This record gives sequence, structure tokens and C-alpha cells, in this order.
Amino acid sequence: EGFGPQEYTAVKAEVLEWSPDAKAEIEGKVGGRKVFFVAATLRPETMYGQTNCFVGTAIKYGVFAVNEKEAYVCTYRAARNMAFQGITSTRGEINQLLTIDGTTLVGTKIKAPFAIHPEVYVLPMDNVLATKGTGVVTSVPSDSPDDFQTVTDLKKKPEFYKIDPSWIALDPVPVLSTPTYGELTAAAIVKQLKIQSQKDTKQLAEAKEIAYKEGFYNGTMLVGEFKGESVQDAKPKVRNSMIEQGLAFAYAE
Ligand code: A2H
Repeated sequence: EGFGPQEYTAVKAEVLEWSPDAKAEIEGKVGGRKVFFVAATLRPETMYGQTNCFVGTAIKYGVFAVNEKEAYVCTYRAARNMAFQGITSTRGEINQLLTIDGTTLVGTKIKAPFAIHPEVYVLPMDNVLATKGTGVVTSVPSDSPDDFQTVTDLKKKPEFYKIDPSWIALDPVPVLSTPTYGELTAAAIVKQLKIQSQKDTKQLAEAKEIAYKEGFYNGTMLVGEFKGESVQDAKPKVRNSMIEQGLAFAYAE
């Protein structure tokens, strides 16, 4: 990783239906605001292929008021960065409406912007870092080896992960094609490197590197407004389009 700030696209996924536990905790505390899960991504061009969203089960999240109309679910750390980046209306000030555990958020139904399957669920992931991005990771199993492997683990052992199998029913959606790995790059690389579970973090780091380079330099968009264009060209265009539509914003750290 470089030394300069990392520029993410923060993608806003509106809550459609809280998990029962989250609903009980949130009731009456958000003042009629729309609530969004905010996920930091480096691959905005892949958002068509979102099939779910991840939170860390050991992470504490907050619901933060952005203004009178909206509130964001993310870590306190991210909310503080956002406040200083002028993303929230009261610059530098943080208005935390409540604290909530990652586990409580699992099972919440959200609207994933630009996704071909727009209604997706919040699910648990072991390797979410509280110290990176917003602590919320949008899942694109077609192109992210970490996401693909986590989804595979969840599908294998839903009881162990305490999730309803229907929350993980969507298959990866082809978003871009690469000459070497085809339409589902992440699955192909996970297989090639013989990755067995999300605990294989070393191989997953290697897979992530390969998938990222292959997609960025050799990928062609299969879907969306910029279908047929190279990933390199489409990436900033998809990002700008999401931002213009109010579905995402720039977030740096
Ligand atoms: B990326 P970098 Cl399709 N903990 O978005 C763990 N991972 C996190 C995170 C956190 N707190 N916050 C963000 N991330 C993930 C899409 C994607 C991503 C694809 C392919 C690769 C990829 C869909 N998930 O990341 O350490 C987010 O997942 C590999 C580069 O700052 C984010 O982009 O380089 C990426 O890691 C940021 O990782």
C-alpha cells in the first residue's frame, strides 16, 4: 500500500427492513431519517454485481445523523473522518444516534445501488477490519476473492454462521470479463489457488492482487451504462454516475 491517502467510493445502501433485533434497538432513535449502510470500495465499476453486504460480528457500529433526513451506519472512526471531510452537515461534529453490534445488523435487508439484484442482505464476514474504510464491505463475489470465499463459506454452513440460507441465495452476477479468467474472475482464481475458506488469508491476499490487476488492465464491462468499455475507462464513469445520482460520495483516509 502507498503512503498517500486512499480515495474510496462510499456507496450508500438504504435500509429496506431491519433485522428484528436491530429494529428493536433502533426504534424511535433515528428521528424519521432514512438510514443507509455505507460501504467503502475501490471497485465502483463492479457494483452491478453486489449480492449482499458484510459487517464484522466483533465490530461496534454506530448510526450517525448526516442531516435531518439521513443517517449512516458505519464505525465511529469513519464517521469522524466523514465529519472532517465535510460529508456531514455539521462540519467536524459527530451526531451519534446509537451504538449497535455487528451481529445485531445481520439479516437486515438493504437496497444495493446499481446492483442487478437490488435487494440484498447484511451478512457476517470474519476478515472485516474495524480500522479500514467504514467497517462495512459491499460484497461482489464475481470479482472479489474475499467476497466469493466468504459467500461460499456462508452457503456451506449457514447454521454455524447463524444466518438464514435465503439471505445468501443469490449466485455471483457476471459484471466484467477478462481474457484469462472469463466472467467470474474471483471464482476462477480461488479455485486456481486452491483456497478452502476465508481463513486462508495469505492466499486470499494473493488472489485479490491477481483479480484486481486482471480486472483493471484487461477487463471489459458486460453490464450497465458502460457495457463494452474497458474497466479502466468505465471505472471513473460509474463512480461519477453514482455520485451524481446521490448514491455514493468520495471518502478518503
Ligand atoms: B472492495 P484496501 Cl469487487 N475490511 O470493494 C476488509 N475489507 C474491506 C474493508 C474493511 N474494513 N473496507 C473495504 N474493504 C474491501 C469491492 C471489491 C473490492 C472488489 C474486488 C476487490 C476489492 C467489493 N467488495 O478489494 O486495503 C473493499 O472491497 C480489493 C482491493 O483499501 C474495498 O474494495 O486496498 C477494499 O477492501 C479496500 O481495500
